[in-house]
Amino acid sequence: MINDTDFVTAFIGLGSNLDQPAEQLVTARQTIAALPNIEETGFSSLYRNPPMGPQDQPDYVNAVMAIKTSLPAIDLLHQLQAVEQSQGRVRTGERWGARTLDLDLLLYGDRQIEVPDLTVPHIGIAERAFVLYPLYEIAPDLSIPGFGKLTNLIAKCPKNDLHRLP
Ligand code: A4P
Ligand code: MG
Repeated sequence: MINDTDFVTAFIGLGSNLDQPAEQLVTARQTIAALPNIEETGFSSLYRNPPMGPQDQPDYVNAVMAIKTSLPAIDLLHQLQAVEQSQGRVRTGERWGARTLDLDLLLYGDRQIEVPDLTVPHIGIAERAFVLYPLYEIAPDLSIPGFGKLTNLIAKCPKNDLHRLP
């Protein structure tokens, strides 16, 4: 158990569009929840949606996970990158190319972080349906530092082709 006094609530965006995406997300969830100094506190439904960026790649499956953690943000990022590697993530250099697993640190408490390897809230959080709708499912009352209420962001972001999987 992590003491309530020294934990931060963080949100992780999970995405995959290669090698059985839904299973990739389920595996990642289990791995992250089992990491030291991390406890899962919520997990959204899985959502299928078309790729943002290059269109010559399969649809994505996305979800959002809530955790509490005593890890500093940069250590959490490194842990998430290790999980990506463990699931065969290959960085081809193509921006927004296909991947077995992408883990983005969306939010880390109410912090705004801007260091060379880490920007929190994650860039693009405010206009991506595949982030906002799963986030809303598990944390409807959330406010995003620098962007305001999640409900207001959702109101401005069409759901389009985002489909919740059964
Ligand atoms: N980095 C900085 N801040 C963060 C953060 N908050 N969380 C740095 C995670 N990483 C962060 O990431 C590139 C660098 O971002 C890392 O070195 C890290 O230090 P990456 O995972 O190597 O590359 P990437 O994911 O291809 O790039 P990028 O620009 O982060 O892309 P996104 O924003 O993750 O978008 N379409 C659908 N439908 N669903 C998706 O999930 N994802 C992407 C990738 C494209 N299209 C998509 C989806
Ligand atoms: Mg990324």
